[in-house]
Amino acid sequence: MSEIKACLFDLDGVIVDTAKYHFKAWKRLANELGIDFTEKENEQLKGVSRVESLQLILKWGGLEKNDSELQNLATLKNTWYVDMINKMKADEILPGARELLNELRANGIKIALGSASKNSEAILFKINLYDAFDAIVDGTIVSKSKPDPEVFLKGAELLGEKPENCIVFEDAVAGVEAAISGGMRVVGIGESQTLYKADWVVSGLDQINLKKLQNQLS
Ligand code: B16
Ligand code: MG
Repeated sequence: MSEIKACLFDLDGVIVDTAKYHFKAWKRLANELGIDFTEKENEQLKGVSRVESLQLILKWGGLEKNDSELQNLATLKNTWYVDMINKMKADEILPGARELLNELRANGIKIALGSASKNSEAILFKINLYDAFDAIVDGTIVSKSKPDPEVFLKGAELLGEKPENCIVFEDAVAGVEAAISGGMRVVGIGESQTLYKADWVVSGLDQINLKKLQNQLS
């Protein structure tokens, strides 16, 4: 198989657990609208963009809103979410993430972020990981959501590498599918029953080092 020249990382659920803050903010919004919202529904929003997440919550609650109401509600949720991420500290980086990023860079492997979030840069600054990435592709510059491969293809392009030389790290089914349709190999972060389409599934980045990656995927 092809050499590993670049690694592309999803943010939420791979580098940092911001899902708990998304959950709190979406629950507050849903409950204010009279809609019940549990962790089970929150699972389905992982990797899904802000407005698409809101549209799903409204659909589950049987509510319809026009475009300007949708924008206002999405902005309100984001205000609450940003209040929480502003309090994040570097110790919220998920186990093994910093170590793997350091090892990849020390071995000349290029690194990009590939996230649906429009808050990714703020989060990376908060956890002191901004400088670990050679390129950042996120919800502020992509137009098509995962499972469309745009976010990862753009990352490969910015790093100047072919998709077949890139490895994607993803915790969401839609993200695994995006990597596959972009022609990349993918490591699923989470449960193998859910992420069975990935080439290799591990519980977290602390289970990975470059040698293991090369053994599993090269
Ligand atoms: P924002 P990822 C995704 O991040 C989250 O998993 C998803 O729950 C969220 O709705 C989306 O970012 C948009 O986030 O509201 O900050 O733009 O997993 O693609 O890194
Ligand atoms: Mg994710």
